[in-house]
Amino acid sequence: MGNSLSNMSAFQSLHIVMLGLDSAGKTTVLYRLKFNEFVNTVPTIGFNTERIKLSNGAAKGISCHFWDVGGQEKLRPLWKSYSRCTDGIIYVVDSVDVDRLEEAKTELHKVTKFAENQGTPLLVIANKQDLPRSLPVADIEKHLALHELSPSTSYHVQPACAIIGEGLTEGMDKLYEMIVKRRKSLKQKKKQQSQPPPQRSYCDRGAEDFSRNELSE
Ligand SMILES: Nc1nc2c(ncn2[C@@H]2O[C@H](COP(=O)(O)OP(=O)(O)O)[C@@H](O)[C@H]2O)c(=O)[nH]1
Ligand SMILES: [Mg+2]
Repeated sequence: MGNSLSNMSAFQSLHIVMLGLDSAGKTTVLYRLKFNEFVNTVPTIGFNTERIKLSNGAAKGISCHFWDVGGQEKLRPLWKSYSRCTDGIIYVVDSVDVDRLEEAKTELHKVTKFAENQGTPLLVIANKQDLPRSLPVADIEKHLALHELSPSTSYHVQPACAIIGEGLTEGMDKLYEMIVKRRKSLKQKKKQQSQPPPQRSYCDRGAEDFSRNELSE
């Protein structure tokens, strides 16, 4: 485990929301992470929530509070309130359901554009990779137009098979890494903002006419 990760392991519980169209495999991912075994799911009406201590990979020991929100069209208006100000967004995609990738893209872009979600790290799980004709990650990335997301949104696309859990540890490690990075940069920004402004020059020009380097020369 890298230093940057171990230093941050004293984090309080991370708040993670799991979104995606109905039947993409969100609830299967949730219970795979919780029990490390396959749990047969029923369509989610509303949401499921679980506190999970990650048990594998670089993020091992990190506590997460997951919200798995139903993906049916009538439930999607809920996504806005469940996703606001979270530490990370997991977006689960059915890699075989090519016909609904356009819809998945539209819904994803809607969520990442909410003001409260600006810069929230995004893990896209390209699920059901065990099935024949599942699209590879590069195609999923293209269909979802991830390059069109705001540059402030860091993202990672993880191929996975939620029923056996393949790819989930790697995916959570990446998400955790992006969360740590974002927290560090926000902290640094805050620190810079709280520093006193440079002293004004005594000469005629205002300090704002000098670069910092000029003033220190
Ligand atoms: N073959 C395959 N089926 C999956 C996978 N993940 C989930 N499923 C199945 O997809 C269906 C919908 O899963 P569910 O977790 O309820 O989707 P949700 O609506 O996004 O919560 C269920 O029958 C799951 O068993 C996977 O990786 N591979
Ligand atoms: Mg569900």
